[in-house]
Amino acid sequence: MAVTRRELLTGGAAGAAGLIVGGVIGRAVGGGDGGGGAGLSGDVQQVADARGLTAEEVRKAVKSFVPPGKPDLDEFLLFSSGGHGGQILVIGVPSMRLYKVIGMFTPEPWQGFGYGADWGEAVLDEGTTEAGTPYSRARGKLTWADTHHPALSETNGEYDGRWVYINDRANGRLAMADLRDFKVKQIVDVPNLQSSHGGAFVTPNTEYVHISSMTPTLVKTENIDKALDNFKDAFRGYSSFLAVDQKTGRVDLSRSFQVELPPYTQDLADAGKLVSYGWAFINSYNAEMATGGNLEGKEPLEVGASQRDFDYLHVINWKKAEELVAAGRYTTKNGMKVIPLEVAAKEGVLYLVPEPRSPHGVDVAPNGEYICVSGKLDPHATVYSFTKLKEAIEKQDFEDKDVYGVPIVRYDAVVAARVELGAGPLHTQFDDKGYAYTSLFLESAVAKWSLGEPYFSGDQAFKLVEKLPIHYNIGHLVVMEGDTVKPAGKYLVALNKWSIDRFPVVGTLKPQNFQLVDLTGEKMEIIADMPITAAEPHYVQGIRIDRIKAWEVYPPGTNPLTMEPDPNAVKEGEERIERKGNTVEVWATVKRSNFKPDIIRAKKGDKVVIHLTNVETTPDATHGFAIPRYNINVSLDPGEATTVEFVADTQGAFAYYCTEFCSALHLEMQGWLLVS
Ligand code: CUK
Ligand code: CUA
Repeated sequence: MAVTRRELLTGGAAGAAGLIVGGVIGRAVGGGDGGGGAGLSGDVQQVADARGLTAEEVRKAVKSFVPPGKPDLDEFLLFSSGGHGGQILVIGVPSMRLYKVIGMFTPEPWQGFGYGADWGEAVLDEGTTEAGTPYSRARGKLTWADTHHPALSETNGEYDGRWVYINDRANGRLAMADLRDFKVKQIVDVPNLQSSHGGAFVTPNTEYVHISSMTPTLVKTENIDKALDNFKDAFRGYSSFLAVDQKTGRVDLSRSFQVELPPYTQDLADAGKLVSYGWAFINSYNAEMATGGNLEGKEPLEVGASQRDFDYLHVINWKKAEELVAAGRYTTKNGMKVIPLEVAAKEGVLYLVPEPRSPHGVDVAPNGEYICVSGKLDPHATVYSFTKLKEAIEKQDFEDKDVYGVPIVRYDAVVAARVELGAGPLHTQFDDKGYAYTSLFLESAVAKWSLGEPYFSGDQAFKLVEKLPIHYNIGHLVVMEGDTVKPAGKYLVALNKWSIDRFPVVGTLKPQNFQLVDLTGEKMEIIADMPITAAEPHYVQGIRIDRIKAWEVYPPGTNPLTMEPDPNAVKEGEERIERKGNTVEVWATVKRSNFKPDIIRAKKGDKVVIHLTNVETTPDATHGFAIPRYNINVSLDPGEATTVEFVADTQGAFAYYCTEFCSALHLEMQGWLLVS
């Protein structure tokens, strides 16, 4: 935001922001604008004094301030995991204002997701496999998830603003939202995964969205009581490459495949890009294959899993895996093509590289050359060179094989650097200038450090350059477009697990804290806090706002599930009710300020099918359709068509109504369902 001196003095285009800068800062540094500016800055000074704000605080506030009516001052959108709330949160940067909560796995009443509309019911049904498989719903429909890692779709390694994916850490699932309407379209219950962590990430052209198991999956179902004693054989991990339909963004399981993995606990994952295109990387911990058993005379899991000095970075050649699948070198497991572990180990699909002590994050630098790993128990970031890795693989420079016969690449042959950062390094992001930023969980800090060639060379490479204390206990962090081939830099957001003293006390469950960090100055600087109250967010991606081409209204009669014209959409004048046997079928229009028809008659036990079309074309003209006591609550955005289906099993007169205050006669926007 450029503010000229003239604007400051005249109170012109820059408005309040400019005045604050001119006033408070001017005075604080002892200069001041003099003349016309002095009077104006006096006002601002008074406000600041009255509120007990220092000049420094006001200067920072102005950096993220987005005044009323100037939404364009937000340059980026964050797509944040909503943690165990099962959603995605959409937040503006730098304003740090929450713009949307996208219900992904969890029903969302305002958006009418999961309360009777066919779109939401279809998505939730697809995400809950039938009982009877080892990965089925245990207790009815799954209506929550623990979302960790959002992945925006990419073209040539840059975000393209088409779709966003996110994993369900708890239940091994993946959901996709279309960024035309910001609504979930698909939940995939990924075969052979019970839980998931490695992903979601997309390959550079969104050929695949990747998700891997976290806790390995039980694969031998006989003698389950003894399964943990036989962990090595009874469990397996899976790296899933879910093929994306380029038209709809949906996962096509028939073109997808998995690579079977040893039952180490696979953790974070990332895709290779540019030089490392065609490869993928997954961290692991618990190469010890500890199972816990602290009441059965065994070590607790956290002790058993921290014995060895090294765990394994999994290196997967997914281009090679594609070839093997095409050649039929797979078995089919629960409907999924799986490259068996022995085949993956023998045919050059899977390699292991030692990585120090229980690592957590793995992040590939923008040029695809550096693979940065950091371990909770090791104060260093370990940087692997992809070029060296490829050479070592070609020369078969292996130090060993693991117990499953997977080649272990010689550690010293592939490490480019070990950079000492501080206590508890977790995740790394990158900017546009060759710097990496790593979160230090134990130290509550962000460490900024330099990458090697071609960004920095000699003693300037792989060097810690700055540390910024944050508040408190940082997990992930995000730099704008910081995991693409062309990071935008500019801002970093720290995703902090604890807020301690940063916010008013609102009970025993405290908000978590997103802190906005300005990267444009000499030093990193925290300029805003944002309380996060939906659940514990994990990863976030930040995309340039102009990459997103969202719709404001649907083309008339669009079904949000298909994004195509709904065959049962109606125009005004086509409203009708038909009865066939025990089915009452209704084609209704919805607009300011009525439902047509506004009386629906049914007999107890009838099946009632209501096709609703919002015939409005005005942005914002959303209507609701709720039937009390029937647990039906639909939201219809302008142009939207959807269907509600239920059995009229309770008799009475039910006043259905519009749940959105849509017009002066909104309160009159109601009708009767008579069940006799
Ligand atoms: S994990 Cu949460 S702080 Cu699931 Cu990405 Cu590291
Ligand atoms: Cu439509 Cu209120």
